[in-house]
Amino acid sequence: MNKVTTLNQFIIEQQAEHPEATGGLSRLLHHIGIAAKKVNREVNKAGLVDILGQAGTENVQGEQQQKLDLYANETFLDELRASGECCGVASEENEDIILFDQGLCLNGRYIVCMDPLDGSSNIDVNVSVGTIFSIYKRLSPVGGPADLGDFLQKGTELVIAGYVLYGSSTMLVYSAGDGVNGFTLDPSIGEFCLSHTDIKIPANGKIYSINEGHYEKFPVGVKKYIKYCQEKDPRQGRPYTSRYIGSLVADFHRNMLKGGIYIYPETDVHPHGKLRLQYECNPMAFLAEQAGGTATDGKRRILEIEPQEIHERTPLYTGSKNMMSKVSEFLDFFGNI
Ligand code: AHM
Ligand code: MG
Repeated sequence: MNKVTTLNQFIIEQQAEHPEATGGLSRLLHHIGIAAKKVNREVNKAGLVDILGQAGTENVQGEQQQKLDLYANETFLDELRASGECCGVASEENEDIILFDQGLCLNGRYIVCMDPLDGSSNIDVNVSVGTIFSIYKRLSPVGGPADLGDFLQKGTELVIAGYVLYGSSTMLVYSAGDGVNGFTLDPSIGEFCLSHTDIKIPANGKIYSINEGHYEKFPVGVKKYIKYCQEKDPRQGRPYTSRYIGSLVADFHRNMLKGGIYIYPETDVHPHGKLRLQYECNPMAFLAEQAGGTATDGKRRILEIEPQEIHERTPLYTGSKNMMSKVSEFLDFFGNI
């Protein structure tokens, strides 16, 4: 029988390679894994909502039902707090940063930025959703409360980034800056098991992912690039295939494994792009680069953008290296407006 490496084993083995490590990050990741399993359990029950009760109503056990995105937010917040290693969180679900300024957490050396349930509009129709998380070292002094500056660090300062994909299987994928590894949840033992070692995005891909409903308002360079993707050139494998789920985690994950490009540019509805720099784009950019791909806002490397506020938005272009070079050529030549 093949030896199975669980997420916790993997974390311990990684920690052993860094004798200077205190185990803080390992504890944090361990608690993120627990939160992911709890959210996974609830996501799997989402289709039973008509039987068990709508959000805001009582279920048959007399318990109050909660919207899944709020449940995911509270679950991740509780686990991050319980780790004792995290002194604060910026979440898509909360307007302000949340400070863990009691007890052990004051000594926590890390802060977390997260989107606890991304793509949640897909829940109702049984389509994949995800959690995105990223971990930074705090800049404020250990022993006191965290402050906003801790959360406005550039992506280049990331220590760990990852996501959980609640799909046909549930996967946790993360990078601590030395490659990307993926773990698939084995429901029979309730453990994330190493299934994808050292993931690399193929340099050439044949998938482009973009919400073409906004085509008329795309920058000219993007319109021309889409036409290029659709043109027939069998020697180069074109036309490419269009795939768009509308869940960033799922679209990104597919493209990372198969090779492809994901684009969410400026549109009239979202003139600065729709996706959020701190808890959607930076973690994905970190993973893309760790897997050999790239990520930009059409001009700059995402990881080098100086964040101004925790909910700021940015255009996102990410994926296979050669596809990214090609789209940059189009943006440079035809313009990014
Ligand atoms: P959300 O954080 O409100 O769920 O929005 C983010 C989601 C991404 O998962 C997805 O890639 C994108 O929004 C889809 O947007 P659109 O429906 O405009 O194509
Ligand atoms: Mg989101």
